[in-house]
Amino acid sequence: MTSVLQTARYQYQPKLPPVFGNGLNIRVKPGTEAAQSTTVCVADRDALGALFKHTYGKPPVTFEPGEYNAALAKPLVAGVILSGGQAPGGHNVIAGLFDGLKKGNAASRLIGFRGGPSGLIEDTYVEITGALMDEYRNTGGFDMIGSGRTKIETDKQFAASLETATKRGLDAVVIIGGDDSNTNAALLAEYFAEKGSAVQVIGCPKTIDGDLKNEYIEASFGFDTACKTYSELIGNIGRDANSAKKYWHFIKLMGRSASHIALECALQTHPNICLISEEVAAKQMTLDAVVDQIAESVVKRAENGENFGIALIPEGLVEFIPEMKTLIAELNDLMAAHEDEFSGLHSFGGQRAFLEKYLSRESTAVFESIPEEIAKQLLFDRDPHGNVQVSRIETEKLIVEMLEKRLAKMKAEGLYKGKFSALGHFFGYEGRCAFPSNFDADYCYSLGYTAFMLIASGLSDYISSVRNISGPASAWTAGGVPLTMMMNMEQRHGKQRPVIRKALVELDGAPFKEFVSHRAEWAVKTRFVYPGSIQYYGPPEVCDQPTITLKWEHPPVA
Ligand code: FBP
Repeated sequence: MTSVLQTARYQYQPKLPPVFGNGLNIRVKPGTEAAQSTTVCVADRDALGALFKHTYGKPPVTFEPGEYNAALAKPLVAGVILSGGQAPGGHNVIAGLFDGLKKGNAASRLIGFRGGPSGLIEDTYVEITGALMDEYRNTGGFDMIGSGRTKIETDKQFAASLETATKRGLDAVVIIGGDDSNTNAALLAEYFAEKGSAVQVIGCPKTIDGDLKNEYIEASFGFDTACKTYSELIGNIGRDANSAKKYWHFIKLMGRSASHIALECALQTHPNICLISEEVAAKQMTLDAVVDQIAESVVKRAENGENFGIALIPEGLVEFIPEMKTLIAELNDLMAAHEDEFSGLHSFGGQRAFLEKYLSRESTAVFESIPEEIAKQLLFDRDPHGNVQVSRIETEKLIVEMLEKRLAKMKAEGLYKGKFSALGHFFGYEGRCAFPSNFDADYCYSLGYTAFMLIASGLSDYISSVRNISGPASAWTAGGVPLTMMMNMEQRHGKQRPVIRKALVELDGAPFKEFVSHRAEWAVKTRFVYPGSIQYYGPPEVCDQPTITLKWEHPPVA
């Protein structure tokens, strides 16, 4: 049985960039001819040029209206993979790809690999038929084919991926994922080229975290819906706090590293405090300094008789506080270097004693100073890409615990006379599978359709790029960007590896500056905004607004 909204959403026809209204009368600019301009990656050019011998340095491409393009009409077989954390709109990327393939040639086929990249390695798949596709149009979630975080990294996994692609007769594989998954897409494209295979690899920018973006990728999909969902909830809590006037709410928001989600939610809801991890790192703020900043707001509000408030805490904060960052980096390297010994230790006491043999003196002191619960959470398994699972670290509790101590001390010194009662929340999973907003429904469908165009144009190692997206879809453009262009070398699992560079919050960027221009007032006064829930039907100013971040970063081009 489906909900009334789901049934209604099946009928929604997502919008496409106008160029695709030309059917198959489309040309690729500047094209793939050897004479066209080349590109370089964001850093570590020599190392990356050597690692990606076959795929490095291609030009970005744009689709434009043109003559009838027979290449777009050839029958194709494509495979698609959903990779990493869920993000609203994934099903619409598949729908755009599916519809593009069928529009090109009704005999074209789409195979969905199950459970993320492991589906390609293990050849577990489902044929995507029109009937199956129609059950998932404009819905949230990745449940159509599932997702996973397996990293294709060993020779055996690369060879198995090629074997599956060959066995299934694929012309191309589309990987829908974040920075790590698109890094994998680039490695796979290079591997296929190295082995003389013609199988193309195309990426699509997914992640609620919003940190896969650059000059050509204005936003990753899912960010819009997730932020709107969290902002609805923050607004509701703000209204409750302002009604009851007795609680401070500490809300940790997903976003593994970058604070884009916290910043966007702050711009949408005007909380009293919003920490931005990138600023904490730039100012080299200690944990104590972070707590000071919040205490100042609590005290000033208490002086105004307002013993309540909202504080937003980005999920990745602990990795940006210098002393914690060093500790985590040392733990990452140690746990990778002594994997076998470490996995044999089953008590926290044993693990701590083992690690403290190798940790630097400073990191040992930090490790011992944090509450045991948090210290244990720092030792949870890393994900397959070597990342600490920050969603499992209860940063909001760490901060509340320290703040309570600070306020008690200030009270004893006569510096604080208010009442402090704190409640913690973590918003993450609440937003990852919401029905995609109209923006995400349209954007994702366009990304999928563009992926088809890139495949049909014979391109590989490109990520689908739809631009000018802060304006109406009637002004959107479409093209592709070489994946290797977005890469640099970083330390992962104790080694230097090629990865797509994460886009962190820029402290000289317009969204952060906008926040800074208001935050002193918001810290003391109650200026909450209540955005309400995402609207799917109604006037465009209510239903089709992009995020505030996007509007500041990429004002629409007429
Ligand atoms: P992706 O980068 O794969 O899109 O995932 C983003 C995210 O939602 C982060 O915000 C969060 O830290 C992480 O996934 C949690 O993942 P999991 O549910 O697998 O622990």
